[in-house]
Amino acid sequence: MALFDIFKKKKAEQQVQAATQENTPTEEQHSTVEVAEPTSESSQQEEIDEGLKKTKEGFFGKLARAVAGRSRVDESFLDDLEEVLITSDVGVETTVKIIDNIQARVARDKYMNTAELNDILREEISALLQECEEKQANFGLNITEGTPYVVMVVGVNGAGKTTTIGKLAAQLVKAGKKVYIGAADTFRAAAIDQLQVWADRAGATMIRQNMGSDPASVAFDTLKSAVANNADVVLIDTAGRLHNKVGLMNELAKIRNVMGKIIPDAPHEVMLVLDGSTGQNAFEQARQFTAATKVNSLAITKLDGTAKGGVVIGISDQFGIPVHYIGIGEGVDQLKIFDRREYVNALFGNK
Ligand SMILES: Nc1nc2c(ncn2[C@@H]2O[C@H](COP(=O)(O)OP(=O)(O)OP(=O)(O)O)[C@@H](O)[C@H]2O)c(=O)[nH]1
Ligand SMILES: [Mg+2]
Repeated sequence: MALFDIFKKKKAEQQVQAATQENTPTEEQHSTVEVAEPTSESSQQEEIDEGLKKTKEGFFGKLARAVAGRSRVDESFLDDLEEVLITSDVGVETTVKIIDNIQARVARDKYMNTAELNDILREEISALLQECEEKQANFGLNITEGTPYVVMVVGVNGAGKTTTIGKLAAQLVKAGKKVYIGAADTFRAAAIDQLQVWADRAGATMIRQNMGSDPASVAFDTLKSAVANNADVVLIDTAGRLHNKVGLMNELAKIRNVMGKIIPDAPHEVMLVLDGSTGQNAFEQARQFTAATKVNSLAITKLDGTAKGGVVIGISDQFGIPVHYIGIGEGVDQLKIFDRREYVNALFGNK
């Protein structure tokens, strides 16, 4: 690893640490928690473009250097393309898949010029992205009348769970839904207070107990209360778990089981929140969490300010789990329903 890379890695680690320590939003941060006006399709694309700007620049900067001075796609070019994809955090398995597919096309069509490559890459990447089918209605949640739709949110420290819940709650309340939030991260008092701020701003009801109480008991209370009050959605926050701690993972199972006692098919969604700016680390977290609990949706945060947005492609493909939301900033309206058309548009330009 080059010295520069080591420096970069260290800096990224420090940033993650700082983000984890600053979990209580300051007054200034609170003022950004406001409900945004609905965005039109074009401004939505502009926001996604802006959020993924660094990823696009990183990816195409490397691609341009690989293409420079070449006119056709041949074996040596494919080697370079492979490197571009891997260093753009697409992940090895997915990169190999993309390269194999392009290789097969080159073999079939005999001659492929580099100018055609953009369109081909765009098609290949689009085909690998999984997305949730539910779209704009109810901010992307498959809510049915009569039973609260329960989302349990999991992920390591600092990934963006609480923030994502806050943003989701605000959007859902804006869509006219009654939202209950369960503060099942009982490890730190600050975590409960941070969530309370988001819940209050969003206009959601939060169910809490004291710090140190049993997270499963908080989840139980939240569902009971949500059912009694005809809530539409329940969002359960959980503590950031180190993915190598078996005990903590078992606790997730306990929270799940207890919820099933009140609403038999709850949780309807187990959403794994991954910090996109951690690149390969996010793959490792996805591996650990999917092995420990049944994850059926992903939220990938902090794609703004990172060139590592290629993780969306690899994680979505490798784990076969749809990306439900992406986070492109700290503001309440900067959580977006993932749309693969918008994502590839942001990388390759509108089509
Ligand atoms: N730039 C940016 N920052 C984000 C995004 N999502 C979350 N953050 C920030 O990331 C930091 C950590 O977010 P939290 O929501 O507290 O993370 P958490 O997973 O709940 O962390 P623990 O409670 O420690 O497990 C906060 O400073 C957030 O403002 C995003 O999409 N973009
Ligand atoms: Mg939290």
